[in-house]
Formats: sequence, C-alpha cells, structure tokens
Amino acid sequence: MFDNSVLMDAVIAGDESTAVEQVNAGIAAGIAAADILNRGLIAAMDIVGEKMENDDIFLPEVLMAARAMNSGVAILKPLMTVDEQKGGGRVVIGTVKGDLHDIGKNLVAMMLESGGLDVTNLGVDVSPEAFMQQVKEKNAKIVCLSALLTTTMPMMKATIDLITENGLRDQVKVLIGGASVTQAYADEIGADGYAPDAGSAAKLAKSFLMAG
Ligand code: B1M
Repeated sequence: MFDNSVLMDAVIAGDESTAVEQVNAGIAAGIAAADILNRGLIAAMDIVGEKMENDDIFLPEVLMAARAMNSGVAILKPLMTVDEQKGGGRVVIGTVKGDLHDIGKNLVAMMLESGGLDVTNLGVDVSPEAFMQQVKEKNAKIVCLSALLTTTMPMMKATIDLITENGLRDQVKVLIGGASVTQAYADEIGADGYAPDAGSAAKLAKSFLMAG
C-alpha cells in the first residue's frame, strides 16, 4: 500500500527496492505521477540535501539516496508531460577547461536532476566556448561551473567573460563551486552564486529559478 512517508524514508535511507515498490504502489493507487515526484521523491531529496549540508550524512549515503530517487524518477518519467518533467529550469553544468575532476560535479548534476531541473552535463575539460554555445543552444537559465584546481579557476572567469561578450549574461545565472572555490572568488569574478556542496547548489539553483 502506498504511503508517502514510507517512500520518503526509503529515498533518504537509500533503500532503492522499497522506493521502487512505493512508487509503483502510488501509481496503482491512482496518485498523479507529478505528486509522487514532488511530494515524495523531491521532498525526500531536499531533506537529503539538508542532511548533507549539515554533515549528518556523507557521500556514500547521498549516492545511495540519489540512486533510489533516480530509479523512482525512471518509473514516473513516461507518465509525465514534458513540462512536468523539466520543471521549468534548464541548467548546463560542466568542469572547466583543463580540469578532469568530475565526482563532485556529477553529484551536483544528480541533485539538480533530482530537484526536477532539466540538466545538460557537459562533462570535464569544458572550454568557455563550449559552455557559451550550450547556454545559447539550450536557452539555459543557469550554468554551473566546477573547478577543483587553483590553476583552472581562472577558466571560470574566462567563461563568464565570454558569455558576457556574447550578450547572454542577462539570460543566465552563473553558479560556481568546487573544492578550491570560495564565495570571495565568486564575488571577484562576478558569478551570481557560490555553493560549497551539491545540496546547497541545488537549493541555490532552485531559488534563482523561483525568483524568475
Ligand atoms: Co586531484 N587534486 N588532481 N585528482 N584530487 C585535488 C583537487 C587536490 C586538492 C589534492 C591535493 O593535492 N590535496 C589537488 C588540487 C590542489 C589545488 O589546485 N589547490 C589535486 C591535484 C593537484 C591533482 C593533479 C594536478 C595531480 C597530478 O596529476 N599531479 C591532477 C589534475 C588532473 C586534472 O584535472 N587536469 C589530479 C587528478 C586527480 C584524479 C584524476 C586522480 C582524481 C579525479 C577523479 C575524478 O574526478 N574522476 C583526483 C581526486 C579524486 C582528487 C581529490 C582526492 C578528491 C576530489 C573529489 O572527488 N572529492 C582532491 C582532494 C580533495 O578535494 N580533498 C584532489 C569528492 C567530491 C564529492 O568533492 O569534488 O569537492 P568535490 O565536490 C563537492 C563540492 O566541491 C561541490 O559539491 C561537491 C559535492 O558536495 N562542488 C560544486 C563541486 N563542483 C561544484 C559545482 C557547483 C557547485 C558546487 O556549481 C554550482
């Protein structure tokens, strides 16, 4: 029998089989796919994000929760309209040029997707030109730049500068993060925001989208 709190607890605990069981039970009980997604899976992932921010849980638990969530999303996706799936927010994310670190960036992408956003993950070693092109093509509202090396941080500024030169700066918010990055650096290069971890990155992205 479907119980939203059981579904949420299963996602938070990374219990993939119970999460899948509950999503299927919800569908069988006639609950709208968007409600199962928003009130169950996304609500649970928001709690996971908060726990991560507070250091109550760590990477392995987050990955397990994300896997449980993604298995639930995969069942719901075919039942939802395109608009419901996209949640209104297009995000482009990648690790900047010269930098091959992708574990944290992929975690951020996963949290954004789990939050219902339409995410294009460009991978690693992404040039300013490639970011700019994708922002244009996808009409992205948010671009997330990841850098783990002090030597590649300047590529974040180069990307912002290129986006500005191409007249796209007003249409897109630039969020940055990665182990070597700080709020002070975000201020210095004119980024719109900095997030220290995947949970706060998803929260920040959603707050920008809600603000219009
Ligand atoms: Co590299 N590496 N590495 N490395 N590596 C670091 C970053 C380093 C700090 C290690 C050290 O010396 N203590 C150091 C950088 C020093 C510096 O510049 N300040 C370093 C170095 C020097 C190097 C090489 C140069 C080593 C060499 O070859 N001599 C080389 C560079 C290669 C390159 O990129 N061109 C290199 C290579 C590698 C591996 C390939 C072996 C591997 C990467 C594998 C991979 O990513 N697929 C690796 C790893 C694993 C690390 C450490 C050990 C761990 C990074 C990680 O995955 N952390 C790292 C040491 C460390 O950080 N403690 C280190 C876990 C991950 C979940 O956290 O990535 O920080 P993180 O992501 C977090 C937040 O930062 C944030 O959210 C994530 C989740 O909470 N976040 C964002 C990340 N991106 C965001 C984007 C956002 C918002 C938030 O957008 C809005």
